[in-house]
Amino acid sequence: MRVKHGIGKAAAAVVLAAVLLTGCSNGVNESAGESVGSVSEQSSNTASSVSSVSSSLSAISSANSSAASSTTSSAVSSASTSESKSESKPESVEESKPESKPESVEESKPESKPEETSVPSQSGETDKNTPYGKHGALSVKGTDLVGASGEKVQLRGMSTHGLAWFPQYVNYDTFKFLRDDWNTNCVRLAMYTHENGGYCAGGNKEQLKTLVKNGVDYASQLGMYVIVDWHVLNEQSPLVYKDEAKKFFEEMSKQFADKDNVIYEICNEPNSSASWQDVTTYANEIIPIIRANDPNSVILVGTPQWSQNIDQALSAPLNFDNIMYTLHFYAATHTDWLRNKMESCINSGLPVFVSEFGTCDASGNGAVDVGQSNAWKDIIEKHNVSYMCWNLANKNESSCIIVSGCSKLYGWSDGELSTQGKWIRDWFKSETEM
Ligand code: IDC
Repeated sequence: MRVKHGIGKAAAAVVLAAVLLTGCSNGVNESAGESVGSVSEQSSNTASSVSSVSSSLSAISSANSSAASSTTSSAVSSASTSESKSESKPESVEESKPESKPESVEESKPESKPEETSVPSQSGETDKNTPYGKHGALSVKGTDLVGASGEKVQLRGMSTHGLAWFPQYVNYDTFKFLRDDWNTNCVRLAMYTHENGGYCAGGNKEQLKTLVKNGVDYASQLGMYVIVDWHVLNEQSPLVYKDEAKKFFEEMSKQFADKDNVIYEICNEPNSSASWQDVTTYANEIIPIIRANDPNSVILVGTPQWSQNIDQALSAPLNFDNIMYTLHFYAATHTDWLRNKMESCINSGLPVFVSEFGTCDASGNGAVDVGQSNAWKDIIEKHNVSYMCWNLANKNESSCIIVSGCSKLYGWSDGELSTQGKWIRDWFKSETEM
């Protein structure tokens, strides 16, 4: 097992963020452009993209300020009383949507005061009392994730919303709270590719990569696992931005080559006409690039039909080790039939990872279905499946764990959590294993 301290890189990221901030952002209270409706509307809205960049830059600074403040505020309990350094007031533009076709996008409006920062001097990578300290480098054995000593491991935690829109949650204190108070051991960094402000759709690539690197650094300092998610969604096929993906994963896997807590998710949700053959073509190009730099990393691969058709992966698995295939569910939409598919695929030997799920319907909104969510919980526990909940943000939609009026980055009270937020927190806290 290779162990490395992430402090140097984190400090560099802070400096980079500060340089970007002073160089590109014109003020601390600059607000983002108005949120607008559909992706197509947004794609021609230049003002919106520009504002998104500067608001996100402010938030990087905020995140780093927050990390610095944690060196002086020792305990999680103090987190709940600390002042949140950014405010986001995303406006809901969602309309009720059919089935699994999330379409509209949001921007957040963080306001922050840039401050001189430094990063905490801890290393969760070597501390035996952190998840990574306990389990080390993970690998896939049969249908399970296992730790360095061969013990079964189940990852659990929160997925961010789109990094471009809610960057303020890429924050050391947020991750620390999720680790210590919510009992999670993993964070997923969701970087949209096609939606406005996404990596291949007008987003500031350098800034987005800085957010990914900061997120990996914070998770590493805390000894948490972290998933770098190339969030394929409305482009439908991962082949659309394959060349961008190759460059991105080449750079990221080089950057994180000595960080064994990093997991790569190479395509969130192939959908519509994207076939398993398309995913296979894509994976066969991307995985060797990652493996050349980071030979033993665990890699998650999305499956067709918004990561529901894991049976197609079972019929024609990829020819690599340490691969898991993702299944995503939204409990109010995806019920017995998808649970049955998951169970039969696992029973047939397919390693499955639930890298995204919600308790509501597939639009990310609508009523929480507690009965269906509990049925999912039971089957996930039965098969030691890892599970990451969508999403860590305060937009006005049911899948956000924080209520829309709350801008706190951590230390949320019951009243500041959505129905899903309370439900998932209680599930995480019920787990006994690190
Ligand atoms: C949704 C967000 C929503 C955003 C939309 C963008 O919750 O705020 O406007 O994306 O298209 C997925 C996707 C995930 C979706 C989520 C809910 O992976 O990006 O997020 N969902 O629709 N698959 C099924 C559901």
